Amino acid sequence: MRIDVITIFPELFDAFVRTSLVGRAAADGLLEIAVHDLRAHTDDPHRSVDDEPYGGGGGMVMTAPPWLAAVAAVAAGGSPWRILLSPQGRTLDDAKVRELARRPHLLLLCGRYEGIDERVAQTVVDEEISIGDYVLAGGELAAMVLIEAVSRWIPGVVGLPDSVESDSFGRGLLDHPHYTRPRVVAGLAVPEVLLSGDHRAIAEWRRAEALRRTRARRPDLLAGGAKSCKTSGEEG
Ligand code: 4HQ
Repeated sequence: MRIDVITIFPELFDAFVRTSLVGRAAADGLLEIAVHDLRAHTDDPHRSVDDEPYGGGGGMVMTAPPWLAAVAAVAAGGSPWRILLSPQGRTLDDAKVRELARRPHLLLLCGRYEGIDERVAQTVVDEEISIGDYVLAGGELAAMVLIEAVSRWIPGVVGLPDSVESDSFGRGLLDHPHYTRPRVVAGLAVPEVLLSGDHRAIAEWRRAEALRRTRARRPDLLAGGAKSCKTSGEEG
């Protein structure tokens, strides 16, 4: 998979693309990430990328020409799925993440200020995506969230295929609790069943805990009809 990013702050991605899961995926040749500076596609001496909004009001708006030039240059020779990170987009969820992970090439547009001239979205964007109902200063962190979530679904990136599927949302449920050494922390012991060596009992306990926590914390996930949640009379 290849992911291109266009931003006025390419340096924000430096540590991110070299570290942890994403860095390893890149090192292993499973994911190629290229970050491009929007200002390379300006033609004035000040390399300006913003201007005052038509209609007045506060703040500045990113102008269309650098974006059109940058998208054309980055997309040249390929046909990336072009995504604008924006609060006006559809909210990212597990289904969307999996869908995006099946695409061979993404191009992420990260805006700043009040946003980008609407004609960019109208002409060179395939889809607008939001990572949640709150306002960031720019699309860069949203792009990193999307990249990290998508990367986990690229075959070979997460060591055990099972752990991708069984993580939160893999089964349409929240995750069960996890424990490691020491056996007692702040007076709290690890649940006995996890020390029993009875793998069937452990699997049942984990599923019951996942279901119980989902009912308590995110009943909206169950209302939608979770994949392994067809039993209705069960409670932890
Ligand atoms: N942004 N999900 C871009 C966001 C955002 C979000 C704020 C992105 C402002 C210009 N992006 N601009 N939420 O809040 O993706």
